[in-house]
Amino acid sequence: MSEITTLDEFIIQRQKDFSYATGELTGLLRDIGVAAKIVNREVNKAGLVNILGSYGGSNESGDDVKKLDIFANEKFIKCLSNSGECCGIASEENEDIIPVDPVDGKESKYILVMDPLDGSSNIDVNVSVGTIFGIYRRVSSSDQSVSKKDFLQKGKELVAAGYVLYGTSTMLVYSTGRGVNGFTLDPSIGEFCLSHRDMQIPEKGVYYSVNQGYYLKFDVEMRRYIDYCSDLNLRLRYIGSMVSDIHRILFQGGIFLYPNTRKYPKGKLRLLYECNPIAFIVEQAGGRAINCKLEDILELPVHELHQRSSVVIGSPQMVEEMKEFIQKYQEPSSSELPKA
Ligand code: AHM
Ligand code: MG
Repeated sequence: MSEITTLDEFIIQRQKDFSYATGELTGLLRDIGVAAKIVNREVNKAGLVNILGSYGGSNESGDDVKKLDIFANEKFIKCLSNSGECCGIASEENEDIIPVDPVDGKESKYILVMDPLDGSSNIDVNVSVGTIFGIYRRVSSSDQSVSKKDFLQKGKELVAAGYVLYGTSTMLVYSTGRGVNGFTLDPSIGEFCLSHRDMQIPEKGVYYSVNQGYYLKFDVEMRRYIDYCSDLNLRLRYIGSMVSDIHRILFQGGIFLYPNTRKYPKGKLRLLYECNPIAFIVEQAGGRAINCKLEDILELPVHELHQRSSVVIGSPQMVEEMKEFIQKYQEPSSSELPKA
């Protein structure tokens, strides 16, 4: 029988690789695993929505049934606050940061950013959704309470990042900056088990993933690039849940785009909760992540908690090719045009 490595065992093994590690990051990652299992249980019940009472409404006993994204947010915050393994949380669901009090006098040096349930349009129709998280070291001194400044860090400062995909099976994929590993939840033992060691994104792939319904709302060079993907006979796949679309690309190669549109001139996705953690993982797996101005996502300054960004993520050759394509077709800005 092959030996199974659970997420907890793996995290503890990895802690030994860092001689200076104090176990805090280990504890935090384990808490995320626990919260993910609780959320997974609820996501799996989503199909019973008409029996149990619709989300956002009440069930037969008259109890409120929380919307799944609110439920996920509360569970993650509760699990992480109870243990005190982080000193603050910023969530896509909360306008402001949530300071976490020390537990048993233990002062944590980590803060967590998260999108507790991403892919909200998929939630009520039983299509896969995900959780995205990132972990940073706080920058303020530990004798003060955490502040926004602790969260407004560039993606390149991430200590760890990961996602949970609630799909046909549930997977947790994470990186602490030394490669990417994937764990599949075995429901019979209730444990995430190592299933994908040292994940590497293919150099290129046959998939492109973009909401092509917004085609006419994209900048002209982006439209040309999408035409080019189509001319190459690349296969369009778009689930509308970033975690799911990225997961396919990590395994099979491809490119994911969420450009700026007329409705979202800066892009729709959130830099802190979505773009940075996903960019960190994809780059750790050998991929690339840039915005539509061709800047590296992980280098972008973060000015606001809910800052948005355009994003292009995926196989390294495809992102590079997209970059060259855009550079070739981009219309020069008025300041770059030769003077008449
Ligand atoms: P959400 O955080 O409200 O769920 O929005 C993020 C999601 C991503 O998972 C997905 O890639 C994108 O929004 C889909 O948006 P659209 O429906 O505009 O294509
Ligand atoms: Mg989201």
